[in-house]
Amino acid sequence: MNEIKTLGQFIIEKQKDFPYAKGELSRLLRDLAIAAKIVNREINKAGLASILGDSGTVNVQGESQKKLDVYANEQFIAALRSGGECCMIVSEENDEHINIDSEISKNAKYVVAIDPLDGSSNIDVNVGIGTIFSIYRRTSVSGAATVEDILQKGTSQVAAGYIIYGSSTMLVYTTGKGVNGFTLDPSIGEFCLSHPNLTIPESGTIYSINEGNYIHFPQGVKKYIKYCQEEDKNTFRPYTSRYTGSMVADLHRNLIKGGIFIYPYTSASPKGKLRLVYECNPMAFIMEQAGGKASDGTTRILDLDVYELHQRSPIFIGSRLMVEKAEEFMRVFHREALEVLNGFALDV
Ligand code: AHM
Ligand code: MG
Repeated sequence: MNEIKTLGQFIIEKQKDFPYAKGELSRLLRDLAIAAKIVNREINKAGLASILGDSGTVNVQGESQKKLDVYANEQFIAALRSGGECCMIVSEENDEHINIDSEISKNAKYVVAIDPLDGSSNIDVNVGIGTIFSIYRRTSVSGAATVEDILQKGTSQVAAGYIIYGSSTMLVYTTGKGVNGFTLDPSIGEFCLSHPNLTIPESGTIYSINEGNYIHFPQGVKKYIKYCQEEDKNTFRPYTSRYTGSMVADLHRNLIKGGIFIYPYTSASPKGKLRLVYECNPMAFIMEQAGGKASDGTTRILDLDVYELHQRSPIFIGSRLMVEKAEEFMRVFHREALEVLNGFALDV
């Protein structure tokens, strides 16, 4: 029989990779996993518990919140509050950052950014949804954390992960030394190591994008989509289109099978839709650690400056060669658009 390794055992084992670690990060990951199990339990019985539907409140982006979004937000915040290892939280569901100023937490080393329940349009319809988290070391030394403590580039992330509540529930995370995936075994209530050292194929045959927005896409993206749809036996095209509307589900599938996920800027949303701090950066960190790539079409996501909590960014993420190809289209057709605009050829 194969030996089962729980997330808790794995985290403790991995602590040895960090010689000066005192266990704070391990405990923080444990706290997030506890909240994930509670949220998972609620999601699984959502249809029964009349918990589906709008909660009647609206979040900072002006989107109506679902009851489960609110519930998940509360659970993650409560777990981080009582765990004592996090001094500040930024959540998609809260306009402002949340200071945890209890005696034990206020001098804690870490700040956490979280999207408690991503893919909210899928909550009511039993399609995979997820939680995304990102952990930073605070930049201030002690006392009440400020917003600057989290406005750090993605390259400064200490750890990042996601939980996918799908046909099974998985927690996937990185601390910068590869990516590991754990599947929740409901019979023992533990996340068990099921996908050690996850790596994404360098190329794939899946592209994931909301093609309903095609008319609003930049020229480079339009041309790249056409490229995906052309026939070419050598590159296994036409590719397959797969898009659920849940970033976690789409990225998880592409991570396992190989593929690209794109949420570009559009004429309607010139900064893109997805949020840099708690959606793009953690996913980019995980993807890079798995051997993939993430950019905003030109610049590496993890190198982007972060100047506000709910900042948005376009994202091109997934298999390295596919992202590079899409970037090439962005480069070429951006230049073409400029040339048309200027009325002369550029030297670059
Ligand atoms: P949310 O945080 O409100 O759930 O929005 C994020 C989600 C992503 O999971 C998904 O990739 C994207 O929004 C889908 O957006 P669209 O419906 O515009 O394709
Ligand atoms: Mg989200």
